Amino acid sequence: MKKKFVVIGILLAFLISTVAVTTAKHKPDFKPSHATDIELVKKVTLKGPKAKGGKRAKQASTGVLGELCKGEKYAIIIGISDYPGDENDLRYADDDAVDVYNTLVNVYRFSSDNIYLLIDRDATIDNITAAIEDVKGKAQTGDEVVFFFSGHGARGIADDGDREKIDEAIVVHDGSNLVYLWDGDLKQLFSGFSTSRIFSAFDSCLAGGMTDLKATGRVIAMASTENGYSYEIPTLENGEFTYYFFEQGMHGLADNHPQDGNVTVEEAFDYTKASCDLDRPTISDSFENDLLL
Ligand SMILES: [Ca+2]
Ligand SMILES: [Ca+2]
Ligand SMILES: [Ca+2]
Ligand SMILES: [Ca+2]
Repeated sequence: MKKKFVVIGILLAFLISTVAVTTAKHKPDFKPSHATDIELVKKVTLKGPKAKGGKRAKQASTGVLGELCKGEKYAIIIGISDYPGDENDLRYADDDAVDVYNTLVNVYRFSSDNIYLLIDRDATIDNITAAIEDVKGKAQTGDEVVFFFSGHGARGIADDGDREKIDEAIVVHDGSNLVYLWDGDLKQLFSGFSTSRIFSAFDSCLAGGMTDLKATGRVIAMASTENGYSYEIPTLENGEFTYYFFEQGMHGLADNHPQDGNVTVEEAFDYTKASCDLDRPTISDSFENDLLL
C-alpha cells in the first residue's frame, strides 16, 4: 500500500466495500486444468531507484479512431499483493487494481455497478470465474469488457485444452493455496461472449503467454514477454507497466497520436512501451484501428 495514500485508500476501500463492488451472482463450477512441472515466476519488486531512459518503439496506434462503444462497459479488475502465507506477497499489485479501477471510472466513465473489483483475499478462483461468467451473461453485442490482472505468473505443463508444450498461468488463490489459472483456461472462460470488444491487460511475469486469448476485436496488452519478468517499482508505487499504462498514459500523457483529448489503448501501449525500463510490454491487437474504452 502506498503510504501517502493510506488514508484515501482506507476511505476508498470502505466506499468500495459498501457501495461500489458488484458481486457475481453465478455459482462457479469452473476448475482450472491439472498441470505438472509448475514453476511460480514471481514479479520482482525493485530494491533501488529505477534507471533513467527509455526506448522508441514501433507504434501500435494507427492514429485512426476505431468504432466507439455504444453499449455498456464492464470490467473485472484483479490485483493480488497478499497471497496466502507470506512467501509470495507483493507490494503494489493491490494499488495497481485500485488505480485501474479509478482510471476506468474517472477517465472512461465506467459505472462502478459494472465493475468487479477483486483485491487480495477477494481474488479467489471462484470469485474470478464467477465474475467472468456473470459478465458473459450480461454483455451484449457492442458492449465492452475489460479484464485486468496484476500479480504473479507461472509456467508449467497443463492439460488446458491447447497444444502448447509449455503453458503460462496467472496465479490466484482459493483462500488458502495458490491456484494457477492457465492460458487455455482463460481462453475457455473468455469464449462464448456475445461481444468481441474485449480488452485485457496483464501485469505479471510471462504475461506474453496470454496472447492465446487473441480473437477478432480484442486487444491484449501484456507487461512482459512469454519468458520475461515484470517489475514493481517502489518509487512509482505500482507495477511499472500499470503505472505507465493506466496511471500516466491513460490520464493524458499518452495522448499524442493524435493529440485529441482521448487516450486510446494503443496510444497508452505505445507510451508504456517507450517508458518502461525493466518491463518489456507486448501487445496483441486484433481491433481495427484504435480502441477507445
Ligand atoms: Ca500473504
Ligand atoms: Ca496453454
Ligand atoms: Ca489521442
Ligand atoms: Ca488496433
